[in-house]
Order: sequence, then C-alpha cells, then structure tokens
Amino acid sequence: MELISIRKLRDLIMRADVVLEVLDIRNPLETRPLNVERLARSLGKDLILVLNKCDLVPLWVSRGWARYFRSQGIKTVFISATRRYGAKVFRRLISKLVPIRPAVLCVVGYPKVGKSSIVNMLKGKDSAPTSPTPGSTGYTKRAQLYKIGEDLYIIDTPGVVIPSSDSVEAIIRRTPVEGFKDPVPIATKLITYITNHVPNAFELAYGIKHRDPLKILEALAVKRGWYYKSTGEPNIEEAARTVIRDYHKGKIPFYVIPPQP
Ligand SMILES: Nc1nc2c(ncn2[C@@H]2O[C@H](COP(=O)(O)OP(=O)(O)OP(=O)(O)O)[C@@H](O)[C@H]2O)c(=O)[nH]1
Ligand SMILES: [Mg+2]
Repeated sequence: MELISIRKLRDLIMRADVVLEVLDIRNPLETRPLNVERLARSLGKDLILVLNKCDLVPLWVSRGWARYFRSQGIKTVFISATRRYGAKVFRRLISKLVPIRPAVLCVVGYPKVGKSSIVNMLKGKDSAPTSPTPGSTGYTKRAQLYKIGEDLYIIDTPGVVIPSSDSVEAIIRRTPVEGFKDPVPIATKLITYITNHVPNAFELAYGIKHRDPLKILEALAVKRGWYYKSTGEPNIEEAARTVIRDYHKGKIPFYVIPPQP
C-alpha cells in the first residue's frame, strides 16, 4: 500500500465511529486488508467485518467463515448487499455499537468487494454508484457521506486500500480489465486458481469441459465466435478478458473453503 493512502485511510477512520471492513466472502483472506484492522484498533474504533456476496457461496461456507473470524474475536456478519440478505442482523449490530447519535460509519475494503452496494442496502435505496469491474464507470471516485437513518451517516469510499501482493486476486482487483496489455497470462493464472478450488467451475459457467487454461480460453472464443481477423485463430485475448470480467461479476462459481474449527 502506498503512503498516501495510509494517510487517507487514517483520516477516514478518524472521522468514523465504526469501521465496516468489507471482504468478498468468496475469498476472505485474500480480500482482507489487515492494515485497516490495525489502524482501527490503534485509533480505538469499533470494527465490523462484513463478509459480502454470500449469495455466491453455499450457506455452510458463509457460516464457516463467520465462525472463523468470530473465533478471532472480530465482530462479523455475512450478507448479500445486492440481494439484501442479512440486513436485519447487520443493522442490529450497528445499533448496538452506536447507541449514541449522531454517529458516522465508514465502509472500507478492496476494489469491487461491494462497498457502495452495502451503502445502498443500508440506505434502503440505490444512491451510491456501483460497478462490476475495476476501473469501469461508476467506480467510486471520492469519499462521500450518505444518511442511512435517524442521525446515522455512512461514508462510502473509493479504493483507499489497494491490494499490493502478487496474488491473482490482488492483481485483477487493482487493474482494470482493459489495463492488461496481454490479458492471457493473468487469465491463465486465474483459471488455474479457480479450478484448484472448484474443478468443474468452467463447465458450470460455460459448459466447457477442458481443464487446461489455454484450451478453456480457446473453447470460449470458439463458442462465442471470436476469431482474430488476421489469422482466423480463436481470439483468446477476448476470451481472457471475459473470464476476468465474469469472475468479478460472480458468473464463475468459486469459493475458498473455510478452515476447520
Ligand atoms: N452477487 C453479488 N454481487 C454483489 C454484491 N454486492 C455487490 N455486488 C456486485 O459487485 C460489483 C461491485 O460492487 P460495488 O458496490 O460497486 O463495489 P465497491 O466496493 O463499491 O467498488 P469500488 O467503489 O469500485 O471499489 C457490482 O457489480 C455489484 O453488483 C452481493 O452481495 N452479491
Ligand atoms: Mg464503490
């Protein structure tokens, strides 16, 4: 993480009474910004871990991850912001943490984990712009304050925490799909990563039975009718971008199994 964003993050957390740290429940450990937790703790702020997108994983996976984080002493809820699942428990926990009003919450988390969607869920109507892929239009540009209840406010934030590791998850979250000069190598890595967790993910998503990443990309290009004009070969770059986009959109079944208690 860059220095500038550490300062921004600190300013933001200072302004809030409770920090909502949003993770993608499909891959919580890879989308967990530990520096947010450290900062919140050092500034004496309450923190709720919000495991979002639970509609994309089986219930036992959601429960397993919630149990895992709660066992570490972290207040945790799992929700689906877009399906508005888990809103009641979530609101109740917030009310318990901020008995005194006015109060301000802030949402922080890696790009595309659903921060703006959570603001919309808590508001009860869509106001904060959301977008499916990094860098696309609708991407939250600056911190903005919304009213979500009687004397209760929430700050939606742009990507103040950017993953810096070399993991596939980190790379595709910090780079817009169009930003890859050659999207094939990263899509290949992503496919391998996904199939390591869900072996038949691409059969479920596209009806493609291959297990080899390049074969999957080729088959997808052929299926969609994407060919290079010059050579007539299947356009695997277009297929690669599609795989990355579909992963962000939750169209490819994927989740990491929670550790056993
Ligand atoms: N299936 C599913 N998709 C979700 C959920 N929450 C958000 N999304 C989708 O995830 C994408 C990103 O959501 P946003 O709310 O824009 O995420 P964000 O964290 O605000 O993104 P940035 O502001 O760009 O960092 C959108 O396509 C949302 O529709 C959810 O609970 N389930
Ligand atoms: Mg946003």
